[in-house]
Amino acid sequence: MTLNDTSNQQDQQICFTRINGKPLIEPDPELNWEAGGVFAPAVVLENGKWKMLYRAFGKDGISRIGYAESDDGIDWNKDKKPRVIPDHTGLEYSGIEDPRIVHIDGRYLISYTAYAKQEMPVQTRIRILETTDFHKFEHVTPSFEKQKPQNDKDGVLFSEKINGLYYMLHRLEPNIQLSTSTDLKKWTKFSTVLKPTQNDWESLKIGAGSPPIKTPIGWLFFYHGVSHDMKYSMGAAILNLKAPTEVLYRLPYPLLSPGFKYEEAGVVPNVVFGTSVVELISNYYLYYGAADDVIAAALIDKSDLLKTIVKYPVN
Ligand code: BMA
Repeated sequence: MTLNDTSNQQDQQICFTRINGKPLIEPDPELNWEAGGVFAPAVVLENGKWKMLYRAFGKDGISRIGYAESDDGIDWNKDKKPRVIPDHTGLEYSGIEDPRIVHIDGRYLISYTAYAKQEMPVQTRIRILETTDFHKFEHVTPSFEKQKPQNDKDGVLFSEKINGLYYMLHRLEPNIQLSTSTDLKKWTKFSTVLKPTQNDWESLKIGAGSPPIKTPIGWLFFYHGVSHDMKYSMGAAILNLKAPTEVLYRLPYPLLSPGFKYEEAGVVPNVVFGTSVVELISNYYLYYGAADDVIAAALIDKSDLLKTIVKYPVN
């Protein structure tokens, strides 16, 4: 079967397979800054070394960013200290959340959510950090020109410029938007790319998950969908390579939904929240937070996914 074969629409559904069937990383109860839960893992693979930034929830109710390294993507060594802590602008008063990493123009860009509980009407904002070594981080503060004061989060950058512009997916509730920038600071032209659907698993709101991956048929983009009973699942869509505002394909069903104990019970029950994907040989490895408590991973065969998703063209 070729990628363009759209026969047999009734094919059995595909899904992610959990790695090890248990969490890869759990919070260390001895460390106050992460004892409340570890989640939202942003993983990159560089010269055989797997590097991860993750969200750690402290006993003080503040989120910080931790760091871990691995030789195989499965056994991880965590640092004892947070790698990034909230700054003093006031924008991060209540914590820094949900990092996502891309490698672009020789450096890593980390988009994350700055949370300031006391600020009204805007409590969550997207901010960006830049690093080359995961030790020294510089801030880039994006501002969204046409946006009315509104909570924004789930900022996910594309791993390359398109027509000379940076692209970012982000979430103005309940939709996923796309914005562009020449300098990472001033973001303009935001438009809605994906909305919730009538499918129960993504009927309440949706948000960008992992940075889009370039494939022969478009940008593959994993996102989370939230149901009306607050269950978080992971789905997938394909965006046009040259004009990512166009959605080419979208699966009607989730590829991963809470189903294992560590996903169903935890700090926030019934959550799988994927924030990075590593492409390795024939698989995509999805790293996700489970029940806002632990970090887990799952894999899916690349060609199975692409062959299946093309059966679901959008319009
Ligand atoms: C989102 C983020 C995630 C979290 C999810 C479920 O808004 O804060 O880190 O996993 O909610 O609580």
